[in-house]
Order: sequence, then structure tokens, then C-alpha cells
Amino acid sequence: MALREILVVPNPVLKQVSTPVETVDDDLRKLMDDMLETMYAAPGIGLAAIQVGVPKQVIVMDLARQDEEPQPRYFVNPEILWASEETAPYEEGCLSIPEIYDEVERPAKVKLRYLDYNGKEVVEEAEGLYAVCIQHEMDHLKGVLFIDYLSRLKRDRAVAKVKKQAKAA
Ligand code: K1U
Ligand code: ZN
Repeated sequence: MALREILVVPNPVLKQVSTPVETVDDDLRKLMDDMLETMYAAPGIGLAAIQVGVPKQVIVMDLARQDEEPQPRYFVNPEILWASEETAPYEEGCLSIPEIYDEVERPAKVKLRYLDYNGKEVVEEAEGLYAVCIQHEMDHLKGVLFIDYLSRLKRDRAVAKVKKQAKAA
């Protein structure tokens, strides 16, 4: 396994639309292993492949608390089959927009279909933090960032703050 660099705004690669994966093979599993290690090291609870510069429809996630056993999840070619009309707010963060947090309102529950680490199809419902995180990560696959839901002023301020951090580093 290897750590990969996480791209940060305003890197234009983050705006790319990711393409579906044709086969879940050992090369793809290596990418997913690297992504999980990179996400744990950051630390974060989710990561989309485009955040490490790979425009494929691949996401990793682990929502386990520190006092729980790790529960890695892998999503290949995820699709939302249904989203609730009910919405819920959540203060989101993003490893590609370090140290910026703001509230985003999204459907409270979703039903999704995806391929797992072994290429097996899974259909399941998500709610709570799982629903928030999968929708946030699936937005990355479309080149959408959570700051895109904020006002232009807040978005511009967020990008300016990250640029300033990068210069200071
Ligand atoms: O960059 C990303 O997409 C990962 C992002 C996922 C996410 C967080 C919150 C709401 C929606 C999506 C993060 O992991 S940000 C870091 C974070 O939330 C966290 C870090 C350490 C411990 C607990 C949470
Ligand atoms: Zn993100």
C-alpha cells in the first residue's frame, strides 16, 4: 500500500467528471487500498479517487469511531436509486478544502447501488452520516464540491483561505 497526494482547491482536476470502472481487478483493488490508507492518514472518513488525481468512479469510506473496529467500505460505480424528500443539514468538511467546514442540506436517506471490493453488486439504504458522506463523495465523482452549495462569497473566501495556507506551508 502507498500514500497518495490529496489534491486541494483550486486544482482543476477536482472539477473533472469521473468515468465508470469496467472491471474490478487487482489494479483497482490496489488503488482502493492506497486510497483507504491515504484517507486514514489524513485523517478523514471518506475519499473519492479524483481527490488523488484518478478520474474513476471509486470511493472509500470508514465511519467507525476511534473506539470501534475499522469498517472500511468500498464503492465502485455508485448510483443513487432513490433519495428522500426529507432533507437534513450537516456541517461538512473535505480533505480537498482543508480546515473549512460549513452546513449543507441534503436528502436525509438514499438508496444506492454499487460494486464492492470484490466486484459484487450491493443495493442498500443509507441514512445519517452514511447518507451525508456517500452523497458528498458521489458529488466528487461529478466534479462538485460541498462549497459549490454555498454562496459565491463563502466559496471564494474558502478557496482564498486554502490558497493562503498552501503559500504559508
Ligand atoms: O474529502 C472528503 O471527501 C472526505 C471528508 C468526508 C466528509 C466529511 C464530513 C461530511 C461529509 C463528508 C472528510 O473526511 S473531512 C474530515 C472529517 O470529517 C473527519 C476527520 C477525522 C475524524 C472525523 C471526521
Ligand atoms: Zn470531499
